[in-house]
Amino acid sequence: MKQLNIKNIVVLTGAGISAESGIPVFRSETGLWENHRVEDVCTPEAYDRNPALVRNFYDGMRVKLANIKPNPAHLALARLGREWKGGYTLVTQNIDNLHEQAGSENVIHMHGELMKIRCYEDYGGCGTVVETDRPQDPEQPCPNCGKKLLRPHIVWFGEMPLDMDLISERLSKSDLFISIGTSGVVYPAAGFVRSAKFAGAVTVEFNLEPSATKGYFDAGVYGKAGTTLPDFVDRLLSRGSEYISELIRGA
Ligand code: BV8
Repeated sequence: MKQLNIKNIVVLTGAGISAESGIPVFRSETGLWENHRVEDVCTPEAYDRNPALVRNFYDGMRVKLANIKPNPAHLALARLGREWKGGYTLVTQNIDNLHEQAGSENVIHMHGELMKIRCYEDYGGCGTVVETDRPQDPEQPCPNCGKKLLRPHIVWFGEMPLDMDLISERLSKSDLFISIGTSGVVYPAAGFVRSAKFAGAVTVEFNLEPSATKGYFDAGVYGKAGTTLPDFVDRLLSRGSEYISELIRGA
C-alpha cells in the first residue's frame, strides 16, 4: 500500500454527533421529524402554507438548545481543529451550535443554523442574516431593509445547501475524509464521501452501525462517537498518517 502523507482533513458531521448531548436524531422508527412530517415543517412549501407552524417548530428547538451542552465528540473535533498541523475543514449538517460551544471555529453549517434568521429573498427580502436566541417575532423588521420577512435560516428540502463551492474545493484537496453520525441518506451531503474518494482521500466513518454510503469508506469505527472519537483524535494527533494506514489495513 502506498505511503500515506495526510495533510488536509475534511470532517462531515450529522445528527449522531449531537445525540449524546440529548438532541434526538432524525431517522426515528416513526420516520417523523421530531414528531412532525418532514413535508409539514422542512420545505419551502410548508412555510408558504403555514409559516407559524414552521416558525414554532424551530422556536421550540432553539429554546431547548439553550440548555444543551457539547459532548466529548464535539470537544475532540475542537481539539483536532486546534492541534492539526495541516488543512482542517469542519462541515456540519447540524443546525445546532454545539461545535462552536465546544470551541470549533469556522464551522461550515451547510444546512443553516438554528440561532439565525434571514430576510427571505423568495418573498422579496434582502437576504440579511440576523442572530437570535429567542422565539421568532413575525413582526420583527429586518435590520437592513426594514421589511417583515424574516424566516428561520435553515436549508429546507428542495433548497440549495450553503457554501457548496467552498465545500467542493476542500473535498477536492482532501487527504482524509471523516464522516461522523450521519445516515448518509440526504444529498448532496451524502455524496461528499464519493467526491473525497475521487480526490484520492482516505475515508473513515464513525457511526453506531454502517451507514447507507458505507461502501465508499475505507474503514468504519462503530460505537458511540462520544467514546470512539476522542481516542481516534488522540492517536491521529500523536501518530498521524501511520495510524491511519494501520486503521485501514485492519479494516
Ligand atoms: C438539494 C435542516 C437541490 C433542517 C436538513 C431523491 C434522491 C436523491 C436526492 C433527492 C431525491 N429527492 C430529493 C432529493 C434531494 C434532497 C434529499 O436528499 N432527499 C432525501 C430525503 C432523499 N436533498 C435536498 O433537498 C437538499 N437540497 O438537493 O437542493 C437544489 C439544486 C438547485 C437549486 C436548489 C436546490 C437539501 C437537504 C437539506 C434538508 N435539511 N436539515 C432541520 O435540521 O430541521 S436535512 C437533515 O437530515 C440533516 O441536516 C441531514 O442532512 C439529514 C440526515 O440527517 P443525519 O444528520 O444523517 O441524521 P439521521 O438521523 O438521518 O442519522 C443519524 C445517524 O447518527 C445515524 O446513522 C445513527 O446511526 C448515528 N448515530 C446516532 N447516535 C450516534 C450515532 N453515531 C455515532 N454516535 C452516536 N452516539
